[in-house]
Amino acid sequence: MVGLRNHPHPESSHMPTQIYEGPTLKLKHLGAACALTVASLAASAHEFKIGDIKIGHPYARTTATGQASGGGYLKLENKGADDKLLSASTDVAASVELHSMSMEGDVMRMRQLDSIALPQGKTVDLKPGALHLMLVGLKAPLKDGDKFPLKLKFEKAGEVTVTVNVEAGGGELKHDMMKH
Ligand SMILES: [Cu+2]
Repeated sequence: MVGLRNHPHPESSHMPTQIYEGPTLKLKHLGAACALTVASLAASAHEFKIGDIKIGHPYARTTATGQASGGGYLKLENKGADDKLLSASTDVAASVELHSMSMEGDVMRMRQLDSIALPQGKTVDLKPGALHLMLVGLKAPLKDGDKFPLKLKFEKAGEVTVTVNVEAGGGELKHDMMKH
């Protein structure tokens, strides 16, 4: 909140130098600070945990109307013994497939996998252009700011439901703009 005071504020030029720090004014500042905190939390990393598996920042890209499928991304950090991601499911799509993506010559190929190996002590990054979740048979377009539950099933760690944030392409730029 101290940082907020130093932040350029559109109203600051209209404020007298000596301001009355009464309850009303303080409340107003608190409100602004809270709004900022919520906004930056929503945009930055969120994570989940099941057993020895940490699931970092699950997100999906927005999809256009009529688009049948969309990508889902997250980080899987395994602090325990070897494990496997066996499957995933969500209410927003008919099914969720585990995919790999790789370049073969100049052709981008996606393959459906039976599972994704999570070796002991390693982090597996599901990201655009690499391993990812494919939401197949989307029931409605994914809109920027939407959130939906996704159930992940691990061979050893068991099942966990995480929240997926829907982000527009170029979300990274937005994150940077949020930094103060
Ligand atoms: Cu795919």
